[in-house]
Formats: sequence, C-alpha cells, structure tokens
Amino acid sequence: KNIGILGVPMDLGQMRRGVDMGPSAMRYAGLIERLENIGYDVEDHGDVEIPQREKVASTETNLKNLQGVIEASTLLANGVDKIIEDGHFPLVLGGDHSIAIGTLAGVSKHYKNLGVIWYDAHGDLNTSDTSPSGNIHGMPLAVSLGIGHEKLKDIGGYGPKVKPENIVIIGARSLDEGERELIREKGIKVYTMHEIDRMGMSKVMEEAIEYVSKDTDGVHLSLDLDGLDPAEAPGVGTPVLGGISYRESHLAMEMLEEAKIITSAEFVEVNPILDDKNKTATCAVGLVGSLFGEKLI
Ligand code: DIR
Ligand code: MN
Ligand code: MN
Ligand code: MN
Repeated sequence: KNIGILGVPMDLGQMRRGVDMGPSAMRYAGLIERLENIGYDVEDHGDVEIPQREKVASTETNLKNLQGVIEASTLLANGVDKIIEDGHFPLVLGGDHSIAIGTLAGVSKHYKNLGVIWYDAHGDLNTSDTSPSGNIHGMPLAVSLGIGHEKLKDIGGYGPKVKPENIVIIGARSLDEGERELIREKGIKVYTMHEIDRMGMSKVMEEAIEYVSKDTDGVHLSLDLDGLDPAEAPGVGTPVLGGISYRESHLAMEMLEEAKIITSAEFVEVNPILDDKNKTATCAVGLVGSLFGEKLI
C-alpha cells in the first residue's frame, strides 16, 4: 500500500495568481499524516519545477503561457511515470487543471484503455479554436482526447491518451459552446448538476463507476475543487454557483473506494489566496481521506 505524492505548483494554465500554492496548502492541511493514519506508506516526491511566469510569457499563439505548460507537463509526465514504474499509486496535487495534460501523459502509457472521471464544474474540452479565454486549464480533457495544439497532444511522445467512451464528467454546470459540440460529437458521458439533483449522487456514482470501469484497465480521477459548491470550496479561480455538496463529494469518494477502481488521482485548482482559512485545501484533504478508505468506525 504505497502512495507517491507529486506536487505541481502550476499557475500558468490560467491568469489568477495563487493556485501555485495549492500543493503546500494541501500538505499543510495534513495530507500525508492523514494517509499514514489509514495505513499507507507515503512517499512525498516534492514539487515539479514550474517555469517562472515572467520568463515564459509569449504572444506566439492565443494559448497563454504555452511553452511553460509544455515544459512543466513534460516534467510531470516523467515524474508520474516513475511513480507507477515503482509500483506506487500516483497522487498529484495541483496547481491549475492544465496539469492533467502531464498527469495523463504519465499515467496513460501504463494502460491500454484508461478510464477517466472528470469531477468539475467545467468540461475542460476547449481547443485553441473554441477557447473563449486562451487559458490552457480549460483544455486538458480535449488535449488528452487528441484534440488541440500539436505540442500539447504529443506530450510524452504519444497520443491520444484517452478515448471518448472511457470518460465520464461529473458536476458540469458551465460549458462553452465548443465544449457542448464536442460532447455531442464524441458522445461523452456527462452527469450535470441536473442529473445529480434528479438521481442523487448515489445513483450517479453507481452508474458512473459501471460506465467507466467497463472495458478499462485503470481509472484516473481528476478532481477540480470547483466541482464542489463555492460555499464549501471558495478557494478556486473560477467558482460556479450550484455545485456538488461536501457530503455528496464524500459519498462519491467513498463509493470509488468501495469499487476499488481508481489507479491514479489528482486534486487541482486549490487557490489559497482566494480561500477562507485554508478551507478548500482542508476539504480536498478530507476527500483524499475518503478516496483512500478513511472510516469513522
Ligand atoms: C472556461 C473555464 N471554460 C475556459 N474553464 C475552467 O477558460 O475554458 N475549467 N475553469 O476548470
Ligand atoms: Mn519507493
Ligand atoms: Mn477543470
Ligand atoms: Mn473547473
């Protein structure tokens, strides 16, 4: 029972400062002790080196900080790859959601058919053509499907990293037009807030688990803290009202743990500058606890 932690103090995928402090905030909220108390052997590999924002600024494309994201993603992919080669569970701490490009590049080469659970208020399915912001944190799922900038798609030297039929998005409530089109075109499975309200989280997770574990040999959880309601996770750069509750999120993590399907995970978009007394990092660490089997009794 070994977990390898890798921090990614990345803020280049969006324009708000502070999300680079996410990994420290989650460590400060007691992440490692929490996992050790459950009985895991935890190895903290420290943080991936992220190029300084001022040094990689460029107007070459409409993708903001492209070169910096490419460099950081490549380092991250190698780090995750090594953790898996050592036989450990990779737990990646963000950083903005653009890090999923590197995480998936490191994870997916170890699986023929990787499933992905994308827990997020957003679809992160924009491309350079459809993105209203130019922020790469709105693109990682598209990139991993092999749609987007050449250099991002090719990180790790291969692609696509995931197939559309192996993805499930949970918690969506803010989608751009291009993202909606891509979801329709590729038939991507999405549980929006409407389905969560209507069916309840228990049923949503039951279905999602079955869907994402069918014909897959591993499942990656990419959890954007903005999937939760801003009342419970205020420390995020792009909060959207009407999100998943704290309790629904714990239930979701507990059901994933019971199903024993998750083979890698990342917790992203924790921004301590925007937070309220480290509430969002504390919430994230609690969710990690549930994901790894923390029980009251
Ligand atoms: C928006 C925001 N759809 C964009 N995306 C975010 O910039 O592409 N993803 N915040 O998590
Ligand atoms: Mn080791
Ligand atoms: Mn996201
Ligand atoms: Mn989001």
